[in-house]
Amino acid sequence: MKKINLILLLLAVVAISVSAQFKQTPLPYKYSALEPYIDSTTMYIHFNNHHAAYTDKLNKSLEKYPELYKRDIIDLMKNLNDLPTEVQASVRNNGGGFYNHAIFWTMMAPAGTTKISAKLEKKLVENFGSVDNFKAEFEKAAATRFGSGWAWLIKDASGKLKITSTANQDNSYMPDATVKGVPVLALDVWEHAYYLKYQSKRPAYIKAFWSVVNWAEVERLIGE
Ligand code: MN3
Repeated sequence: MKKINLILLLLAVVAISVSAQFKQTPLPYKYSALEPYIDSTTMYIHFNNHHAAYTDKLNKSLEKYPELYKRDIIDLMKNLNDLPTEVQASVRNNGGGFYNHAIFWTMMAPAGTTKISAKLEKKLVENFGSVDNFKAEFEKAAATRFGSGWAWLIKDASGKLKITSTANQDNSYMPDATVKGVPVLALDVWEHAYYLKYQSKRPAYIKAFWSVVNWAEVERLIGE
């Protein structure tokens, strides 16, 4: 084979393996779209530095096991304990970070663009007594998560809605999760998610979050 053909072949192989890696989906709105509740600088840094770093580190950690790039991230997280030992911590932390942020972006929308429909309200009332109770319980989970982590609304296997929080980048798909199921609303309570605008006032950030929840997406994720 001519040298040039060999180089082209190698480039093609590299391109194929790179394209199979985990990738960030672009934000579904502008960095400034959630202002004034979540500021544009925080959104820019959060997406391009934090979320990008989890994604890069996840991809790098799987270089020795390229077959894992072909699997769904949810599948990898659910089967964390069956993965090669040396990648387990990275799939938990970087895979969790890659996935949690990806869904978090879609669970927000510019203020005033979505609202709680009658159907969604009925679900929240059935599960929590009232929308206010639901919000109060969710806020409590977010405010009392010690250190870094996430607050969640989860739909469990029986269809029941449950509020929980997790440490670090853990989520409800991981084998040792206290509440297992499909996340239908997520709130990042790591300081990097709010510190520029709210400094140490996590409760103010949590209150502001209600203005930018994408209720249509929450309803879609809950399904029937
Ligand atoms: Mn974050």
